[in-house]
Amino acid sequence: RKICVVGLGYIGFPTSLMFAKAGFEVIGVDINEQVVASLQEGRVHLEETGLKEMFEQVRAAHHFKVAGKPERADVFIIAVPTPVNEDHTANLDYVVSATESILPYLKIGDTVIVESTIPPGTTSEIVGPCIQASGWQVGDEIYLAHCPERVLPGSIFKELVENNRIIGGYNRVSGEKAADVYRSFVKGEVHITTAISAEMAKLMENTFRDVNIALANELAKLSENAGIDALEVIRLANRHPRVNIHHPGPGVGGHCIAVDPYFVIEKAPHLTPLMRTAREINNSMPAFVAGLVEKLASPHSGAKIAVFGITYKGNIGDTRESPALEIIHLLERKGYSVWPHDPHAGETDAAIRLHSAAEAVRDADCLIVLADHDEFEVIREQWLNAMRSPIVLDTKSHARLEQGANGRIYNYGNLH
Ligand code: SAJ
Repeated sequence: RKICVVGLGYIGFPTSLMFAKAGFEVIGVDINEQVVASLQEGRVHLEETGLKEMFEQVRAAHHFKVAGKPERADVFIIAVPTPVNEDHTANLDYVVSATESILPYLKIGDTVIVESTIPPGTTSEIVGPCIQASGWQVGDEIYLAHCPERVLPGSIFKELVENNRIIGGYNRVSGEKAADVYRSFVKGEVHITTAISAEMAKLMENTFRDVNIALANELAKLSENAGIDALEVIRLANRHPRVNIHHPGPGVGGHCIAVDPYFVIEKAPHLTPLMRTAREINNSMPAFVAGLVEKLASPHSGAKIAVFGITYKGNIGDTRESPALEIIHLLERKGYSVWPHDPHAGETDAAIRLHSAAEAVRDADCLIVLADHDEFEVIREQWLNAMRSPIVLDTKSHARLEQGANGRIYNYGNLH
């Protein structure tokens, strides 16, 4: 059987490889010519644990090819981005154009699966009618389902296999058909439901995280204000068997948690004040962090700040929606000279000039850790010695000083 995956990004590309390994003939399609050219030459365009190895393995032993256009297949998977518009509504342009791009290749009995994250109602109200308009009876001649991806960047290959999978069928038979496709490699449970429940469940998973992170971030602000050690409070509260306060941080980044709640909110703003407030709190964190920097190192002319980590989280190379980008911008506006260092990010992704760790810390007045990369777990003595003043603001509560090193680390409400 043949699968055509449209969109070779963080989800579509690893998913294509999994299907190829599971025995399908797979064609991966992307409109970005550079992505297609790079993959055709055997170079992966993303950083993800195990991705390169998996690609090499699949290229050598399985049926996987990359192209700029879809072709006939039995199953079509749409895994394109759903960006958010300026007004915080979902931009479905890519989902619609990807759906349109497969229409000429559909044949009776094919299954179309949307993995992209979409607002509740999209499968039935937008994707279904789009296929219907080209003359097919959806749910009868062409099967349609929403099967949201739920994998964590950094652990994608593990989670693709092990996580439970929600299959939202346009109708029952569509759900069954799509479930069969995923059963080829998913070891977790496969739950079949309606398309709209699947859309909502996916969005609520990320909204749950967003609201909980907002609570932790609010505690960080409160603790800072009252001089209480926020991390100690969290550690203590989490000793309770039913409490799990999340980690405060410099804000919520990535293309999922920082975006998905808006897709729920847009459908009913008057019914979602909690979700809206959580978004506001998390969006306010870069300004809060910039304020902390000002307390630790006043912005005199020539004050230099070393920034460790510009990705949206640790040990990945993704800078999309990263709060670090806003923090760097805010600090520059306050007059600091800001020197970012990141061993995982590519310069071109964020359009930010990166420096080596040694260059970044030389004569710095403060070092701020914005991503919990492994490389930053121990703040080395040589970095601290090179600084004008050895103060570290650890926004991820991740770092410790190298043994014997001279310096101080500031977490929320606690300089130690
Ligand atoms: N963060 C905190 N505090 C925390 C946890 C996270 O500040 O306690 C921040 C991170 O630093 C990062 C952001 O939140 O900036 C999001 O990171 P994450 O690791 O929690 O999640 P993502 O965005 O990488 O992936 C999420 C996952 N969703 C859930 O865990 C519910 C993943 O399973 C989804 O597949 C993915 O979104 C997606 O694509 O929707």
